[in-house]
Parts: sequence; C-alpha cells; structure tokens
Amino acid sequence: MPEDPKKEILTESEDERGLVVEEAKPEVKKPSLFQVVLLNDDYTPMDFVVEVLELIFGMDRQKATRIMLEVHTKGKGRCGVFTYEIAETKVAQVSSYAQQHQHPLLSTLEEI
Ligand code: TYC
Repeated sequence: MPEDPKKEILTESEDERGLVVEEAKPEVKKPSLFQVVLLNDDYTPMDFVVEVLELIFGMDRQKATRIMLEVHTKGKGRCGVFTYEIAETKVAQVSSYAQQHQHPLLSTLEEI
C-alpha cells in the first residue's frame, strides 16, 4: 500500500502543520559571577590584610587569617564571589583602604 502523501516526516523544529517553530529565548539571564582575588606583595603587613578581609569581606578572624596565609604562600587567593557591581565595589574598597594606610595591597576581579 502506498504511503499517505499527507503524512510527512517532520523535523524537530517543525510543528504538526510543517511550520518551523523555535523555542522562545529565556527572558531572564543568570547574572555572571566574578571572584575577587587578593594579590600578595612584600610590604603590606599581615595584620592589615586580615583586617581588610574582616572589614570588606565580612570574614571572621580565623577565615581571614587562613585566606591571608594562602595569599602570602601561593601569591593570590579568592576573597569571595559576587555579581560584577559588587565585585567592582570590593576591589575599589580594598584599593582605597590600602592607599589610606599607605600599603600597596591590591585585588582584582576574575569572571568565573
Ligand atoms: N606578603 C606579606 C608579608 O609578608 C603579607 C601579605 C599577605 C601581603 C597577603 C598581601 O594579599 C597579601 N608581610
């Protein structure tokens, strides 16, 4: 028996009328995330770095000390993960607070 000519094989993007249909793009995007990375240097006192981590990143003394030592031994370390605006603000706060106290401490932001 011959095939019914009306019975077509439809591709995945065609509906039952043979129209090409596309899935709607999601209306909201997940925000990109950025980590703030603290950089080691030879001059900033360890106590000052611990203070910065407590003050700007809300860490307790124990965590701040652990992150400071990680930066000191490995060269850099993650202070936190934020949306772009907040990460930028943290980097600016670190820089401004370090400058006020005449320390060369720096941080950067990296998309993750
Ligand atoms: N390396 C510094 C010192 O020996 C301490 C230090 C730690 C500096 C972490 C910066 O992000 C830093 N005094």
